[in-house]
Amino acid sequence: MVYPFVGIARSFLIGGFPSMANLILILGDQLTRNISALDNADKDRDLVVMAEVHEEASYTNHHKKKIVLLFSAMRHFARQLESDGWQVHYQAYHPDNEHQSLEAVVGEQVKQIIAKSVITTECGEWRLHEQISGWHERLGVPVEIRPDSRFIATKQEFADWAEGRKQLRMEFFYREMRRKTGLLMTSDGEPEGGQWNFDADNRKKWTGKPPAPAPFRIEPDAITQEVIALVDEHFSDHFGTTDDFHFAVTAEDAQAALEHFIDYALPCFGDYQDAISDNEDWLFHSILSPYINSGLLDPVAVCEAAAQAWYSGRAPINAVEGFVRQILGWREFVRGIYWMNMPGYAKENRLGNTRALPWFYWTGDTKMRCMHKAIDATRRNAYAHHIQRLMVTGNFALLAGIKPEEICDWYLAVYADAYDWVELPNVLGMVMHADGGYLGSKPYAASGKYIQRMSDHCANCHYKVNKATEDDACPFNALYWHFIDRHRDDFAKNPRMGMMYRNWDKQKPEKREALLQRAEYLLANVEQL
Ligand code: FAD
Ligand code: DLZ
Repeated sequence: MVYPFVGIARSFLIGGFPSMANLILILGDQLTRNISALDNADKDRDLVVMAEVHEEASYTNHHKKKIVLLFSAMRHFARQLESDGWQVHYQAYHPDNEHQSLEAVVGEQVKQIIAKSVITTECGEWRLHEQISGWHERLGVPVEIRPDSRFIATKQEFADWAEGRKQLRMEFFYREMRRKTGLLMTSDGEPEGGQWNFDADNRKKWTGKPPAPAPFRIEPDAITQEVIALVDEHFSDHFGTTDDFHFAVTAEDAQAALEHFIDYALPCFGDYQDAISDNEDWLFHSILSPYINSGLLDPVAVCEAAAQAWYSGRAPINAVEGFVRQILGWREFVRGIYWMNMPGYAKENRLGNTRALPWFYWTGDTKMRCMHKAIDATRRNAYAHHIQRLMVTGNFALLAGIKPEEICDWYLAVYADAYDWVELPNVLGMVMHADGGYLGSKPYAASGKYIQRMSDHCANCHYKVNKATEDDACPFNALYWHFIDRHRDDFAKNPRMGMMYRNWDKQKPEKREALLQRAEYLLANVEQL
């Protein structure tokens, strides 16, 4: 089935003979007119191909809202290209379509137009990259894969920076990115505000004031409604819900979402960046990652807008620097790590974890209030903020010793912003420490005390955060000490973990034994928590 607005290319038959056109493939997360695949293209001759295909929509159990977002944004983008004069072949999803992989769709179109070459921008996943790298041979046509200029550092720049360093630390790479872009830099080449990093100011608990802004909403238009119906019909077994879909699906609306963030949330972004709330899903986060990752927003333009808010006195430096660091620093850093280390990185399991992912990650059905709230928000919104991902669902998986591949697949499936290049290093490296500390210098393991300090979940929880060994004690407490104890060989010599081991060793042997026993019980009964 071909989507109604698909244009049949005008200029392939000149004087009855096919002309030699390029086929330009644009992927679902490359939705910008500035994508390098379009550079120097000829609107009259070249054919842009975009396709909704089963293979991409089902390599993981993508959240229904993620599929709606991508399919609808792809359809809107294809329309814009057409109205700009591009010739577009667009395949809309249908389970009976003959071609259900990008390779099959591209192969068919290569034949149809007798393409001179296929041009595309490098994709964000090793899996697809491997496939596309083989098209030249399998489809019998030259394939040009162009760098993705949406990132600030090229893969090679990152590799050059990393070369010869024993440990890679985001902070130093981030400073390079600040220098390279000039973002938040004075004319003398110094960091604005006199410091590179204002993180120490960004650890406040949120107690309801100031109130968190309402999230930006776009009501679904006819195209989005059609896609919602399609996803409900054909992806009903996928995780999550399409109910209350309110993401932007065009660059214009994503820009409005950015402006909403700058006006209403950015001023408090820094202060409450690490906070977790029992009744607020979004707090002061930007909710821009789905748009930045799919091409609807440009990361540098997003940082510039935030920097401008500081220069014009609309947001404090700790908020703006903290926000810019996430994009210039973490986002670029994890991408560099991914491409330098794939495909081996995905197989790392340095802590030797063997436990299966508990089923409650899919249902939210657990008495642990923080876990229930994070998973339930994830199910409803295809979103949870960073600290929920890192210190709640991630921390539990780390403490419980979940197999990295299972927890990575969960994160890849459940978030609207999830793509392998960004999900994998965050989960396997940052959360699971499965890469042996390559990405982060110490595991983000924490007991229930951390969750109590940063959230108001514990007061409403079935488990008691101030207890450790009793039947109703917070599971994070005993699991934390079990993690510390079972990984002594891995971490005792880590200077940032020494204090944990001294604290553990100081406890009475009976207390240690009781904690370990409680943890063993919890691990044996993990599905019942
Ligand atoms: P904000 O808190 O407003 O941050 C601003 C922006 O900074 C984000 O939009 C994002 O582009 C960037 N950013 C922040 N932290 C990171 C980071 N650690 N890595 C890369 N970019 C970052 N982010 C994804 O985009 N896709 C993922 O699949 C993803 N998986 C994650 C899994 C785990 C276990 C963890 C701990 C983090 C993950 N992140 C991922 C990073 C981060 O949690 C999300 O980018 C963020 O929650 C998105 O929400 P936001 O736009 O409101 O972010
Ligand atoms: C995630 C996704 C989904 C759900 N569907 C499609 C699709 O039908 N067509 C497409 O071109 N891309 C899709 N994507 C994104 C890709 O699977 C892949 O993750 C990215 O292109 C990697 O950069």
